[in-house]
Amino acid sequence: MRTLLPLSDAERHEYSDRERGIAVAISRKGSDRHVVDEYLDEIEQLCHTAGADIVLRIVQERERLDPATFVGKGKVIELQTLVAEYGAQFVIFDENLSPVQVRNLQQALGIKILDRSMLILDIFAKHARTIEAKTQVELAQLQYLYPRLTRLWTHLSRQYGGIGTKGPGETQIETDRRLIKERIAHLQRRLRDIEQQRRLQRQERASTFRFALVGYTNAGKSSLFNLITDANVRAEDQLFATLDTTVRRFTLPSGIEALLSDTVGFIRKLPANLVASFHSTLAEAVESDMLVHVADASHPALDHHIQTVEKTLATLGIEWKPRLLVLNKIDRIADRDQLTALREQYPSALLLSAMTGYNVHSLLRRMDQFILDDSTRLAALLPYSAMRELSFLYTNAIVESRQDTPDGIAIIVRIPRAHEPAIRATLRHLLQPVEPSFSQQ
Ligand SMILES: Nc1nc2c(ncn2[C@@H]2O[C@H](COP(=O)(O)OP(=O)(O)OP(=O)(O)O)[C@@H](O)[C@H]2O)c(=O)[nH]1
Ligand SMILES: [Mg+2]
Repeated sequence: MRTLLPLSDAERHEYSDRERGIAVAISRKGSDRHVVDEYLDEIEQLCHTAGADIVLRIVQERERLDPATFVGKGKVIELQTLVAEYGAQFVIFDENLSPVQVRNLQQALGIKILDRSMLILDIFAKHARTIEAKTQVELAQLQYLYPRLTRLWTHLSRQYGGIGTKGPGETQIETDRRLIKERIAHLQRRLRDIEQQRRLQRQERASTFRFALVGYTNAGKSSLFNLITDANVRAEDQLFATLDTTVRRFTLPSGIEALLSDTVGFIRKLPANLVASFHSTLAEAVESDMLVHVADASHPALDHHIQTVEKTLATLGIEWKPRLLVLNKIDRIADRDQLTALREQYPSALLLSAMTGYNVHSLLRRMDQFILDDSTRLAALLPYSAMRELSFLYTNAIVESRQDTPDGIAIIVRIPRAHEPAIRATLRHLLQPVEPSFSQQ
């Protein structure tokens, strides 16, 4: 990661500002050293996104984790020397630490101790833009960090409580605990309100088919989203560039309009309760009609990423939803054998590139096909005055035939079965029975 060329002034300034850290991982007997290194690469990338640099990596071979200090006692002593030698400001562990481990390590090393989840939460906090994302991040931080950082919370009474919040006889920690609990309750209420609003918005769009992009962080979801919907969502070589959900309308080749949502990516070793705290952001995916799972085909840990996403979908209870696997960044794979191997391993996946646009049209056609495969036909006779209903049909259905008759516009449309109730409700009295010859397909 370090460049050997002389640094420019701007770069020197950037590096001097950045914190330096040591990354620590455990390798269990028989486990693949490659995988451990790959995890550490990810930690390094996460740190980079958070604005810090890893100056040293340490891997300890160990059968069991030490419940008190995660690594063995000897390693802790070694770490004390290394921290001084490398001028490290933090040590990050590639595993989630228990509150006791954080406390003991902090005492032994005297610098900031981080684990995977804390680092991810830090990036989340940095990237959260909307009130919804900020609220979720703060809630997740309080719930995760609170038992781990007890003594660092003394500023809280000033921030949230103000003068006089300290009750008689209470110790500082008790006051902090009470304040945090109150804050958590407040944030949960606020999130419930936001979710309620969102639910109403979604109900208004009940007649439109919804696709959601899901996938590992940095897979290229936002890039694909921008390409398909002509939007301008931040797409960067950073982990968790997207935290907020964006929903946009787009038109499929058949002419039908659908909604596409882009949202936060997934990552390995994220505790289930942290995933759950993003429930409101992930609601678009949860309530979509079909998931488009985007994976980075050029990443060495592709299989692992795909499995993580599958597991996370199960955590969210949506593993049963129809989905399409998209292998992105195919432009990066020049080797023909590698392409063949990918096709063999994932026969139903679509290989594409959000960068060059290669095969994106095939993706749109598959999305269309998906709607058509589970669609039904409706016939309606619209008076010439019903222009609103006519345009509603053009955007939410595939118009198969249209005849302008003296009695009005006779129209036959195909609609996604999932949205039949909502569409019927909008058209009500204008619907006609479909002729038998039409409904047989
Ligand atoms: N070569 C190549 N790079 C791509 C392609 N698609 C995306 N990228 C790059 O991959 C990086 C991540 O892309 P994003 O679209 O931000 O990925 P994301 O899945 O939205 O990531 P998060 O929001 O951080 O979870 C960016 O630097 C993109 O330019 C592709 O098809 N080919
Ligand atoms: Mg994104």
